Amino acid sequence: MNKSLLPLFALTLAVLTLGCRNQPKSAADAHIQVVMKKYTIEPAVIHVKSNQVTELEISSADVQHGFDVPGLGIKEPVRSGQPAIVTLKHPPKGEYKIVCGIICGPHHEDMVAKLVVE
Ligand SMILES: [Cu+2]
Repeated sequence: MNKSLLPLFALTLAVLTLGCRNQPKSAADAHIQVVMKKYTIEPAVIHVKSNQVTELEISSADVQHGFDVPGLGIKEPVRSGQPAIVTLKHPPKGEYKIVCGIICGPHHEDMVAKLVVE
């Protein structure tokens, strides 16, 4: 790197690092971490509120999976090492089945969970 650019680079890095530290990740009311792995979805029951915006941060602990909630038209690929964000904006009350949308192995069909909107 050109030496004259170093201070600028350091400053930019400092601003980026410090600037992000205290900011909320998003405007969501709630944030829930979901982990998909062969052959479970954790938590197995996800509770959200209909009058809130909930951000689901979904990660895979192994291979690629798919976070599908057919009842809400959600179909989100979840790659390993690359969490997917699904935002539920005031979803209608009810219980919805969550399934893995990408065939990930012999027990792929066992990857189910439930979304409860209260
Ligand atoms: Cu899967």
